[in-house]
Amino acid sequence: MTRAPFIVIEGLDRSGKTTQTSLLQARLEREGISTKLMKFPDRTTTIGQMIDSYLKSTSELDDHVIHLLFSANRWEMASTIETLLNEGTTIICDRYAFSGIAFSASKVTTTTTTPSSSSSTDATTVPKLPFEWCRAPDVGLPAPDLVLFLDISPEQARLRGGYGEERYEKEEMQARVRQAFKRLGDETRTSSPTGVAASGKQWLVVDAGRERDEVSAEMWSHVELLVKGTLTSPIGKLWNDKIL
Ligand code: DGP
Repeated sequence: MTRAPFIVIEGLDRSGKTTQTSLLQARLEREGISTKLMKFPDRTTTIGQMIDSYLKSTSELDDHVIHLLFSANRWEMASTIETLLNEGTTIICDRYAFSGIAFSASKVTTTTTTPSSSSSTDATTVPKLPFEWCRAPDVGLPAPDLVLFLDISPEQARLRGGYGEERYEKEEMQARVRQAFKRLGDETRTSSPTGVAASGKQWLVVDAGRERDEVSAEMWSHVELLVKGTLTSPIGKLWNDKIL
């Protein structure tokens, strides 16, 4: 039995992810490939509306609670993802569980101390949520066959459009998020030195600091291989190897 591939696009805020995801969808449609574009958070559901108001700072939620809501928002779509893939519809997904870990694990508490011998202050940051705690609720979600990570420095990202509209759009936060994404990418490559794991899972870094068309051409070169090939492996389960 064959099925369609599940392709996730990840990146920092302002990496051009949403534009590139739409360009990719348009290209797939021009090639006659049945495609569904998904986006997380999906702000249209009841859970998604709670996330939306949190991101716009019109509501406050405990860090654990919002993390679990983001995850629940993905689980709401898990069976639809599986059905579509098995029916032969390629899924292009703007953000997924990798954002879930990268953003939540990058929240920190900052404490400042002034050493008695000095007039300057020292700042110490401590993560609010452990990395593995952040991973746990997303274990078992449908695993993507390919993750394209659009990489851009937080400085370049800020120059593009300016941060400030939503909760996480601050340069120090984005720098930590980038490190967390790097850790997730390295982990995927370590579990499979060729970058391709048993489930077909693959993480590729795309330099998103270049011109729009250069980025989309590179993305297409990776996606084309997958969509024009034949996938016979069953849909993987994300991070099932992490369950003790
Ligand atoms: P976007 O709609 O792609 O601009 O994403 C909204 C913001 O939410 C963005 O700053 C990234 C962040 N985000 C996306 N998914 C998650 C998640 O699962 N957990 C957390 N904490 N943040 C997320």
